[in-house]
Amino acid sequence: MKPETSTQIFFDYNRKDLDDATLLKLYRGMLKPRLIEEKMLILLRQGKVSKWFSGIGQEAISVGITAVLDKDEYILPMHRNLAVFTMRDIPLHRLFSQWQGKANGFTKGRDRSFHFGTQEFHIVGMISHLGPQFGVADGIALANKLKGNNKVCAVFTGEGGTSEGDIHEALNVASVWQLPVLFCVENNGYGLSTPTNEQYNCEHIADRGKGYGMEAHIIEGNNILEVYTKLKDLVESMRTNPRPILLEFKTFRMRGHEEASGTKYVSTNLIDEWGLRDPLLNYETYLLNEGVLSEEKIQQFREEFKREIDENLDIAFAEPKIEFNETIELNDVYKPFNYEEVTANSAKENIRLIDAISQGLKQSMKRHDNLVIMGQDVAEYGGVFKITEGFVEQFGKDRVRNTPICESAIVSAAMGLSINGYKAVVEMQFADFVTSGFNPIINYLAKSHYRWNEKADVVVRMPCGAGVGAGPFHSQTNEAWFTHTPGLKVVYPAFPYDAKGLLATSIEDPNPVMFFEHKALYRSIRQDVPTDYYTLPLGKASLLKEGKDVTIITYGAGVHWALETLEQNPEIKADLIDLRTLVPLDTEAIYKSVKKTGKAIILQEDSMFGGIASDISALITENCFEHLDAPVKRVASLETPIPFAANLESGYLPKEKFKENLLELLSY
Ligand SMILES: Cc1ncc(C[n+]2csc(CCOP(=O)(O)OP(=O)(O)O)c2C)c(N)n1
Repeated sequence: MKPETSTQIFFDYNRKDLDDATLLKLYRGMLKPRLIEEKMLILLRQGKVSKWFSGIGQEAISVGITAVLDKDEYILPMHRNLAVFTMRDIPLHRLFSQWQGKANGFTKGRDRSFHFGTQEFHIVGMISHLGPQFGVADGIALANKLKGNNKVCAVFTGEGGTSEGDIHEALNVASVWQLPVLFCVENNGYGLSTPTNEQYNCEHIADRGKGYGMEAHIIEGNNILEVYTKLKDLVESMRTNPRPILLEFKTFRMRGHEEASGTKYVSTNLIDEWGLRDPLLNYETYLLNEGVLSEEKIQQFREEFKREIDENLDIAFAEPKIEFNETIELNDVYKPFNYEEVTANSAKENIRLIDAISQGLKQSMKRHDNLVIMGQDVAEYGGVFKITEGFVEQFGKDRVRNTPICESAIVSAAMGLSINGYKAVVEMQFADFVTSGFNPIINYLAKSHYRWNEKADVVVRMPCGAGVGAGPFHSQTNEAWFTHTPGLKVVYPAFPYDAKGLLATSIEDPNPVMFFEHKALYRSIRQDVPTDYYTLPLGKASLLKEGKDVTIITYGAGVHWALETLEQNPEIKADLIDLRTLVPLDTEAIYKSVKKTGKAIILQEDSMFGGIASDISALITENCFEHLDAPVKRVASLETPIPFAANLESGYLPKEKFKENLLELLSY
């Protein structure tokens, strides 16, 4: 419905001191995405584009925010923010190719709709899970703050998304760290079919600002001049006084959640009521009344945009479908990394595993000015295992950061740091707590390079493992949750020398690395380790013992159980392989040894089903079958959670079982 006279303008527009050119820029900013959407709805009906999430009626928010930010200030949009992309002048044919899954899009056909980012345009698109975007914005803003560049960033969500824990965590962190982020909540009445009264139980989402200790404002989201002028003032003030601001934009979702799902559950009265507040048509009438716009100009703009849309659609439609090429698909999962060997010619000292990790980390902090450590109690307290003791004195609190208890926001923030030029090491206080940060690890860190060519230069340190009487929530060795996820590297050293060199490489590597550190080995295993910085390659196992009768494959604490067993049974002649890295896996070392010995036993500390041992066993069977003299054996912990009492825990762990199984295999 188009308001025809000034009396039908719903909003009380106030242009303040805005010149005509700015008023027109905002108008054109809203008109273009509206026309693109109208075209998309036609193409959708013709089956020429897939799913479509409409932002019709919400354009003023994206346009106003994007208009006040500089082109090099990051914006993190959601699925209804087409105008963010068009305001950044992305060539339309690239957007169209993206939506058609073609190579000229932003994801090589690997992700759909608005699920992409582009460094070129300083846009970081969403992942389906919504919530982690806020934490990523925290990280981007933290990098801006550390650089002291006075830049702000803006992140979007709907009101539905605000119910997610990730969002709460990120808002809290932003407030505690005073990060310059504009947290933009588009309250459009519905999260899919769920109305606001079933989504939250406060009057305004902006009211939550008080709880976070954060400035918050409510803005009439369909009034472009209110959005623009308020945002302009706020952004200018944030640049000089960096801080987070929570903004609730009142608006309405005029179409279905996505086009196929319809709006049956929305009363027509509501749709009519909000139709009268259409941000584009009201503003158009206002500009006509002001004499800034004329009917001829409107026609001229519409024709110009329609021509641009049609020409760009022609380009996208003419582009051939993307071809499947297995090598390209596999090669894009990780960012290429040229491992550089750094050898230390220095003296050695006899140190514990924990000292080696601490040293490796400290030397990496010296080597990489842009490395930030984050974790609970890692600053003055030095972390619960004291790995970062003394770091804050040496590197300062900007780079050694205590975090609130919020694993999801911190992993997401690490992603944001990486996007904005930093490296991050996140310490999980215990590997068990990674469950609370699982979402961004699996969905953000692991998939970003494959999806839109963006690295995740993050190491997550995982103090893990049983044998310390710590019960079900402080004893897990959960590497198999991550080895199953393409895009992550998984490192699991058993010795101080390996731990130090592999940690250095993990930090050098721009890909996300899950770095497992066995707590029971922290203070029990010593070794002579070079005092200087050095690196060791990922994906190379080490052959600790050589023998012709059997191949033992293990890692972590298993290595020490196997060594003990071999020491107590010197008659056993075994190759002992310490994998050191689980992803990438050194299959070459495994096959070479098994082809020599003809017998293989795999020992893992984790419970059996779905663990690494099962996959290695399958690989051996598939690749070395002709050389095998016995079935491959797997030895693992019981299929139970990890018990606390010492005798229950030792019954749970596979150490004793290992010896029996090894002897059985040898006598096969
Ligand atoms: C973790 C997760 N849960 C559920 C969904 C499904 N989902 C996608 S968008 C959406 C509604 C989001 O509502 P809101 O945040 O209000 O944004 P709007 O779509 O209204 O703009 C839902 C339920 C999802 N993508 N991710």
